[in-house]
Amino acid sequence: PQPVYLSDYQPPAYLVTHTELTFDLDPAATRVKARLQIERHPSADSQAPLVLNGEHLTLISLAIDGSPLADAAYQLTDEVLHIADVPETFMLESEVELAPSSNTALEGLYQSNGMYCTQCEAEGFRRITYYPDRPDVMATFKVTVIGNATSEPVLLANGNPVDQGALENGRHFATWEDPHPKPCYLFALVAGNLHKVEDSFETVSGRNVTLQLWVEQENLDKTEHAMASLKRAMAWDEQTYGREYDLDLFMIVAVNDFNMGAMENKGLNIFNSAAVLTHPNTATDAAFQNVEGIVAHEYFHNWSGNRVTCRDWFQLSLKEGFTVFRDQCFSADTNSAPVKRIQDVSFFRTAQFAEDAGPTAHPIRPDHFIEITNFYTLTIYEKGAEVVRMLRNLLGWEDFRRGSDLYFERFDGQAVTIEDFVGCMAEVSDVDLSQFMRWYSQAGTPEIDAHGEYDYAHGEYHLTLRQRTPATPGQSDKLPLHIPVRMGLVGTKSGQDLTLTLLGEKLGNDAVIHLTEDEQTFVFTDVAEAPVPSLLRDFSAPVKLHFPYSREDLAFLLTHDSDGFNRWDAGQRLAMLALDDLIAAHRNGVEKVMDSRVVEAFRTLLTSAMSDKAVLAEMLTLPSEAYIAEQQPIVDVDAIHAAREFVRQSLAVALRDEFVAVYKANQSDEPYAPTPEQIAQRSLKNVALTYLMAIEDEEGITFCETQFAAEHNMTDVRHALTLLVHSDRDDIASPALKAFGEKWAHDPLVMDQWFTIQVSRPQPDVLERVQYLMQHPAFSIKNPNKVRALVGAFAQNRINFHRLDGKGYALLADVVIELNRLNPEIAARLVTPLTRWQRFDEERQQLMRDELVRIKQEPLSSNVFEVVEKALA
Ligand code: HT7
Ligand code: ZN
Repeated sequence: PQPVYLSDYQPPAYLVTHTELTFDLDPAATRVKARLQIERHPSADSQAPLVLNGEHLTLISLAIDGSPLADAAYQLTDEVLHIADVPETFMLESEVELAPSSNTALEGLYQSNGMYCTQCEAEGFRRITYYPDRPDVMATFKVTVIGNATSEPVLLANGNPVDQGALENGRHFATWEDPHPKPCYLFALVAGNLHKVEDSFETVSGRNVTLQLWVEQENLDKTEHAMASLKRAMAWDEQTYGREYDLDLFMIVAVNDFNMGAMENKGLNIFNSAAVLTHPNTATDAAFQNVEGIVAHEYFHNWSGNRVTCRDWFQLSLKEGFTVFRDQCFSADTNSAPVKRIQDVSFFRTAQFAEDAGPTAHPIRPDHFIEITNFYTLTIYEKGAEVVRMLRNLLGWEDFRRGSDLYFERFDGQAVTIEDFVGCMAEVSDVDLSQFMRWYSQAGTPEIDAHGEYDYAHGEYHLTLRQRTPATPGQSDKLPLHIPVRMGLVGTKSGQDLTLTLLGEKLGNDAVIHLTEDEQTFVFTDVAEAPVPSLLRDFSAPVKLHFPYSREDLAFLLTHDSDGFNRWDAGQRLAMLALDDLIAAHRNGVEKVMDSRVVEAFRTLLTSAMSDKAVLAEMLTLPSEAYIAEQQPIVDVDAIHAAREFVRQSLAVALRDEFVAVYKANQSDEPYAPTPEQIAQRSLKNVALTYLMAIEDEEGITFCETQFAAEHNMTDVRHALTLLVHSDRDDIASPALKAFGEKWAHDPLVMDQWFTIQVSRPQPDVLERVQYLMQHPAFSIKNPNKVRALVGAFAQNRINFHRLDGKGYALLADVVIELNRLNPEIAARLVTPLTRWQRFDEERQQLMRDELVRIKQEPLSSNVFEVVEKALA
């Protein structure tokens, strides 16, 4: 497969202004008739051929302006339809046949549980009809869907319903019109036996929008939270960004087989059922919050993505980075803002940093790709959102909002670039963002080495920051970035933020300093007492910050920093210092000794009357094994696991009574609600229980058993079951697991949780369990959720996946090879853990590489090929 380059971008030679489609649905032989109103681009050569994308299609007929095309008039390959000679404007009519029931890739038109549905982003529309499948071709659409009245009573497409009726032979039809010109990646169709929940929303200008959530009948009781989230998101986007919805109908459909979380098709969002269905008995708090965030994210795309879209797929972060930033802010406003930031950053620093340090590292705007679906990554989405957040911080909210208004107004109905977006921000604010643009083209995580000195004699604090970005594949030399560092100086005597005076200017207690050079020294004057610097507050830039904090400094910041995020971060850094010592002790065979400062810091947290229980729960949570691994030059899987377990157990032994007290104080009989208060209480209670179970405390075991049996809500049930299954008390865990599996055998989303709980336990029988569960009737390799829940979760189980006999790697490779044929997109994602082989010891490196080589010997999809090729380069 050949890469595509950003530098080769050319505008389309032909535009489609209006598209009419008729689908005659059949599982094995769906017919699609297309009528495309086409005109030559004003800048194109009059001799330019018409080149349309099309894959996995059987061409039945082709005509221009009503005249059928002779065979010699066009050329057909597996990927394109090429017509050499076409008029300036014309109507192209085609008919194709395709087989939705055998489409296991879940791109284009496919069937899920017998229901027809589509996924066209990024390049799935070419599996539906011959078309210029690129986002800068935007057309209005009229779509007629013909289906079987009994098996497909509901026929949906984008926009507004304009006609419907009965046909011969038990068939019926519905016609939909979407007045907003859109790229074909936003096209959607759904047909099946669906049931709806309906509500409405009055927009800021007084228009009434009908909201519909379409699900299978048995899921009708799982829609309330998604609907409420949608209404909150609609109101938030009006209030925060001045964005109003633009059709009379907004629909969401839940499907079981879906490659990602959801898709923002115009007026007809299609969701993975895991990203929309919730019920207190079946979904955890985390799932409730995830659904709220994804519903909002897809809704926000209506402006950031649909009304203003991307010129080409290299600009993907234009819509995804901005929309993730918008959904993060929405969730922060709706729930606990500090906790949202802690959770996002914690995930980001573990997973995106790892991506940025691995063989598939790429800039937020890549300059080439083989397979675009491989670029729906944490870098494009999450780092893209961090970069938008930096823009917001550099400009301030008011100017940022003015820039956003200008962007939506100026580019409404257009397909644009990242320069267009950043240009609007620069224009309204007069801030020079030229150096800032490097964030979009440079891959890798910048590192800042900082050190500070207090000059008692002059009352000055000298802070020196040095930045460097490590080399990444294809990018050896990096230029300095514009890095906003939000900071404060916390007085060691007063415990208060000191006023920051820089170059004679008073900046207040908390300010942003701009690091633009390789190295800069900032001299703060009038510093009356020795401070501890609080740097990168609220994670003001996506960088690694190194500062030689002592443990005393960190314990001080943990209790005194006015920035909630940095208080949490100080705790994480303190724990990391202790963990580093213990990892070294484990490797050297030396007795492990717990750092009493960590114990005392935790005691203070547990006994202080901290009002935000959700933040407290985060502060009591140790860095994950994956995060710890990220900090090590060479990952020692066993030492990391042993060290973390040792800290957990030491804390549990030392603070056992405090944990019991916290657990008891946070039990509640209130009926379940996904409110921030209740969620905070449950998470604090369950963190305490986790510590008690680290030492298999008898009272802790009783709490688990009671919590599991009470069946108040899935958050508590799942947590208790997980702790039991991950303990050595198989006598209690096995019957509980069995009962849970039997009770929920009918519910695929709960069975996913059942799979994950079992394969993430630390005991060494996990590999055999995975193999056994892959034969379970509830598992299907064709369903991405099942693959993620079982095989994906196993690959995150660090000590079991990285077994020294290599069987964990071999299992993953076997599944990747099978999925490469069925669903290349999921196969390419699943292989990721093997691509990180450079991070491990030599023995494991060899074992992982061997599996990558074995995969490479297969006839590979372009998706898996691109990833494996990079990993072995
Ligand atoms: N914009 C959507 C992307 C998406 C997707 C991409 C590739 C293959 C399958 C997919 N399903 C959805 C999701 C989003 O970011 O909102
Ligand atoms: Zn998105």
